Amino acid sequence: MKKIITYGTYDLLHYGHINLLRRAKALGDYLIVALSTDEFNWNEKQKKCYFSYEKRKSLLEAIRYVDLVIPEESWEQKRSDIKEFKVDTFVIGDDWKGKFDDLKDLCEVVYLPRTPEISTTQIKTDLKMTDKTGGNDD
Ligand code: C2G
Repeated sequence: MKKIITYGTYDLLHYGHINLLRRAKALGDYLIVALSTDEFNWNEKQKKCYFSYEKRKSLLEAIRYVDLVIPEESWEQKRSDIKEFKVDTFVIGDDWKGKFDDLKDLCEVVYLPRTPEISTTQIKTDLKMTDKTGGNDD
């Protein structure tokens, strides 16, 4: 069984995330997603998530491509995760290209092209615009 692992925040889940997860799963048989905790996001990525870790985890667990969700609590845990879960391939979007090449002594490292026109930041910006009536949908 070929095991794949990927890492991310996955807040305001969107089709760019799904594109990544679908392609990651296609590289093997079992996909693990290490999901950034609220603390990791705030302390290490200065990201304040709209959805809590538990809600983001439940959304990911509902995706057919995802087999296991574990917490990402530090940058350094990748090596021990790869060993613990006997991972064959580390996958992440190419916005991280080159950043995780140090893992190549443990497993294959694959950077997949991002879906260009969508991001959680873009969604938050767009949502700040109200509709014609100036109101907001319920
Ligand atoms: N992604 C994508 N296309 C987009 C947006 C995101 O392919 N339009 C990918 C990212 O490249 C990443 C995954 O979806 O592989 C999750 O994206 P984020 O939640 O933004 O993850 P990030 O904050 O980059 O966290 O230790 C690694 C970090 O935890 C990665």
